[in-house]
Amino acid sequence: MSTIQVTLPDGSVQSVAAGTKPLEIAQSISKRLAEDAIVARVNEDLWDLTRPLESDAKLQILTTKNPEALEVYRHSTAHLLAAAVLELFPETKLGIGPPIESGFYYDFQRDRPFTQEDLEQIEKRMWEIQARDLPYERKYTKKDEGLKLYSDQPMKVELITERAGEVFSEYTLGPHFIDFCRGPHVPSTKKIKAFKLLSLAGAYWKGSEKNAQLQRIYGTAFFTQKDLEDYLNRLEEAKKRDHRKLGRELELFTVSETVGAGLPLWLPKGATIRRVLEDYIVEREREQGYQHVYTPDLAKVDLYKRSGHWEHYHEDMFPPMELEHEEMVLRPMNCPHHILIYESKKRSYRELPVKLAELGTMYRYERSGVLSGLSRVRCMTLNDAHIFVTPDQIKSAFSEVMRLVERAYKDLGITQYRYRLSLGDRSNKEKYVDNDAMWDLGERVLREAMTELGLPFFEAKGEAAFYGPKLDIQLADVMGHEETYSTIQVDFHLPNQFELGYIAPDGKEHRPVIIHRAIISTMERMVSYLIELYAGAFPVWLAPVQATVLPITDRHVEFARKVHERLLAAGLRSHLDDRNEKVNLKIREAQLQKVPYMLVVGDREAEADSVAVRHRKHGDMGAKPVEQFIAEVRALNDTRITTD
Ligand code: TSB
Ligand code: ZN
Repeated sequence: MSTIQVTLPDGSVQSVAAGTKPLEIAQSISKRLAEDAIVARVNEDLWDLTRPLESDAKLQILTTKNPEALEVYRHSTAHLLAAAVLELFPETKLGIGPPIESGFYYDFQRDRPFTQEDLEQIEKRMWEIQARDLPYERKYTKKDEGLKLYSDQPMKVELITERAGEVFSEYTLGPHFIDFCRGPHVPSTKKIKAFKLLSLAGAYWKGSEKNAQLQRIYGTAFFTQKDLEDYLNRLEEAKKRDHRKLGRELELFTVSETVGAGLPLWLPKGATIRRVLEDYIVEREREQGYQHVYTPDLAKVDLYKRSGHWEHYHEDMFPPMELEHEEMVLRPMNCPHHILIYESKKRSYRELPVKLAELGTMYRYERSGVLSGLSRVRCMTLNDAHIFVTPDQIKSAFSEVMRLVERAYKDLGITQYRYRLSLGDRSNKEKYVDNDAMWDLGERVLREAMTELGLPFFEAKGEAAFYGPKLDIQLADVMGHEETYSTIQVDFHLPNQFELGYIAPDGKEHRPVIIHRAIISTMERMVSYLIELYAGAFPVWLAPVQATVLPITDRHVEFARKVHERLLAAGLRSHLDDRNEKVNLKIREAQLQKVPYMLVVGDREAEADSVAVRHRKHGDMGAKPVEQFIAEVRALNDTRITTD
C-alpha cells in the first residue's frame, strides 16, 4: 500500500497509509481532539472526518471552537430534520436545507401545511434518529442513475440536472434517507448535541415568486445545551425589543391590510419621532451648505430609461401606469429628479460642489416575503442628497459626508456599526452597468478615501448600486441581522447618461461626478432601529412624549393644564392626562408607554408652583419648581443626551 505525507498546522509531517481518515489522524494525536473534532480542512477544502485521504495533503482538524465547524454541524442538523420529516410524512418533497447565520432551515413541499404540533413531533423524531447514532455516509452516484434514484423528488431532480457533474456526491442517513449534497458533514448523528426547531415560514422554490410555494422550517443548533439555552434567552430578550411589537404597543405605526403590505401608516407618536429626526438632519445639512428641494414622487418611464434604472433596476420598481398616451412610474430613487435640477441651469466650477438634498419619498417593489414592519417597506422616505463635484473634489466631499454620519450616529446614540465597501460584479451585466474602467476607478477612490480617514472596512462583492460602488454603514438589529443604513456612493455613470457638465477654469465643459448619499437612511428603517436600540424608551430629545402631567384629582386639573401649556410653550412635548382615573393607574400607563417624566400635581404643587417628578427609570425624584423642571429638560433636549 502506498504512503502519503500529511502536513499538520504546526508544520509536522505524518507518513500514513493512503486511505487513512482525518479522524484516525486526530485519534493518533489525542483522544480529546478526536472527541471535539467536527470536520477536517484538507488543503483548502472542508472534508468529512471519515473521508479517506488518498494523496499528500495539508490537514487541519476543526473542532467546536471553529465557526466553520458550527456551519457544518448545523448543515448536518438540517439533514437530520429532513430525515425526520420524511419518516413522519413520507409524501413530502424536499427543497434545500442550508445552514444560515443563526442556525439552519429546510424547505419542504407538501399539500397540508405543517402545524406547531407537527414541529414538536418532528423535533422528537430528530432526537430519536440522533440516538440511533447513524453515520452521515458520503456516496457517489452517476448523474443518469441519480436522476432515476431521485425520481420521486422533483426539486432534487431539478438541482441534479442543473448542478451535478458526471458523478455527484450525496449523503445517506440510515437506510432510507439520501440527499444530493456536497457536504461535508459530522461523522454521525451522535455528534449533534443541542438543537431546536424554531419557526415555520413560507418560501418560494429558488426564491422566486413564479415558483411553487414551499414551507420552510427554521431551527438552530449549538455545540452545547448551554450555548443553545443562552441563544434562546437572547431570542426571548430580542422579541421584547422587536420594533413591530413595540410599534404596536407604543402606538408608533401600523400596517393595514386595506392599505397594503409594506405601506406603513405613521401614528401620531411615531410621526413625532420621525419629524424630530427630519428636522434634525435638515438642520445639519443646512449647516453644511446643502440646498433642499422638493420633487414629485413619479415621472415618465423615459426618465428611467435614460438613467438606466429601467434596464438594471426594473425588477425592483412598481409597474408603470398609463395615462394620456404616456407611461408614468413611481420613482424607485430620487437621483434622476435631482439631476434635472442640476441641469436646470448652466453650472460653473465655482459653484461646485452643488449639494441637492430632499427628504425624498420613493417606492420599491420589495417581494412580500421580505417585508418587515418599518425596516423593509415598499414606500419610504430617504434622507437623500446628490452632491455634484469635480473629480478632484470627490475625496473631500466624501470625508465631509463621513463626518456628518459620525456626528448623526453620536447624537442618535448609535455605537455598533461596521463599514462595508460594496463592490460591483464585472460578470453580472444585467445588474450592473457595463464599464470596467469606471468600476475600477470608483472602487479605488472609495478604498483610498476610507484608508486616508483611517477607518476599518470590509469588502463585499455584488452589493454595489447598479451605477457605482458604495460605502455602506451596516447596523445589526436585535436579532443580529445586518442591514445597510447610511450609504455613500460614487457615480460616474449617471453624469454620462444625462451628459452633465460644468464650465471648468479652462473655459471648457467638463463632466461632474455624483456622490449619492443618505445619512439617516430612510425614516422607516432608522426609526425601526431606534425603537429596538432603546427598547422603546427613547432619550428625551427623541421621545414622542417627553413629560406627562398627572393631576391627582379633578380639583387639580386646572393647575395641571397650566403646567402642560407652559411646557408646550417652552417647546417641550407634553401630554396632559386629565382622565377621570386614579393617579396610580395613570402612572402605570405612562410607565408602560416609557414616557421619560411623569409630573404629579396636587394641592402642595399648585401652591408652590412645582411638580412632583417621577422618572421612568429612576422613580421618584422629588418636587421641583415648574420653571426649573422646564429648564432642566430643555437642556437635556437641546444637548441630545441619550442616556437616562
Ligand atoms: C442614496 N440613489 C441612492 C441615494 O441617493 C439610493 O437610493 N441608494 S439605495 O438604493 O442604497 O437606498 C438608500 C437607503 O435606503 C439604503 O441604504 C437603505 O438604508 C434604505 N432602504 C433601501 N430599501 C429600503 C426598504 N425597502 N425599506 C426601508 N429602507 C430601505
Ligand atoms: Zn441617488
